[in-house]
Amino acid sequence: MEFDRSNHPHRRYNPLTGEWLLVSPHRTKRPWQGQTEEVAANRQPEYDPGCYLCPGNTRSNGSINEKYIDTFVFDNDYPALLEDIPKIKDSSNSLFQIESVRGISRVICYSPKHNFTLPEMPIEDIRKVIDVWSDQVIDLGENYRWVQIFENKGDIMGCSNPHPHGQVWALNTLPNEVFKENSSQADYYIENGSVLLMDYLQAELKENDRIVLENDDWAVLVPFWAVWPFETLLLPKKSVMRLPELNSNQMDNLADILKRILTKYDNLFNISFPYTMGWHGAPNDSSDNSHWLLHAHFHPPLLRSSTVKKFMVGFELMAESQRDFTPEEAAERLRNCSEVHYKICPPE
Ligand code: H2U
Ligand code: ZN
Repeated sequence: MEFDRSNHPHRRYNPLTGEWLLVSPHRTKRPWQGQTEEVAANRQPEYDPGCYLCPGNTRSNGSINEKYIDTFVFDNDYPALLEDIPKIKDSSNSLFQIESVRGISRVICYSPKHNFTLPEMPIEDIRKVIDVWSDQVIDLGENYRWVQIFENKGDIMGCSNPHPHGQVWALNTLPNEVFKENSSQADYYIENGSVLLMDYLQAELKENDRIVLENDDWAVLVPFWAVWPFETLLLPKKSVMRLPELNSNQMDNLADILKRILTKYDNLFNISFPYTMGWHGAPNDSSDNSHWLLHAHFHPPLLRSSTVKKFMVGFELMAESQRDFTPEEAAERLRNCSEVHYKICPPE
């Protein structure tokens, strides 16, 4: 019997984090009698007087939102990080290590329209969101080593409000995931004299098994080591370290590819597709970051329908991440999804 990666259990290595993943493709036919999630029917109004993100509305702490017409950024009223923190004096015990952390968190409204989502927005409006992301990296990058732009979308990701929005948290230190990616990319650069993710994209374009979408400046693929069922990685085709370094064309093409991948996601199960997404660019410090390539991760939880999600439990929490169907299958399913949003062109 010959090994077949679409049938036999195996492990795959994630060179970005240095972690392994267990793949069990033979298991995809197992019966499911577990939990299903309620899908919120998306019949939101364009303006919701009770929404704390709609223009002109009052937030829970009494602040009033601007009557904004495209995007709007405000300091999170319940920030996870604070700017002024006293220094910790004694941290000498290696078993009780503790350090102070300085930071700031903001909320980014993508559109004044309460019932919009990124894939439903015109490309020009998506471009404005990209400009805001980039401006936040410039602004916060002056004072903070790490600027994390992210979006939680959908009730099942714990998103608090359907109004289209994301967040930015900036802090003076590298958080775990970023620390791993930074070390792996640096090690690879020293060993190979080239950029890990640039080499990886070249190899993926050549193999052409996991590419979902491309335009002149960007590619979206299901990584070889994808943990989440329909996880994707968005990569620039040319070497770029951070969002603000993108030229205007690259930003326009980014808006194009974001609209296309997010439309495919929505069309996969004909729902507004939940996910956590985030940008990873080079840290804002004076060290040589030639090993970094800007990229975005999309981690959607849904597995087999609009109501069945993947759980990170059991073996995954106690041993290592695991998936059933292969990343190659996921890429094929996403490739086969239409680029016309189901709300515009409903399925038959
Ligand atoms: P989600 O992206 O998970 O939906 O979080 C939205 C953020 O909005 C959340 O961090 C903040 C919460 O602290 N928020 C305000 O800053 N003001 C409010 O009036 C409500 C929510
Ligand atoms: Zn709203």
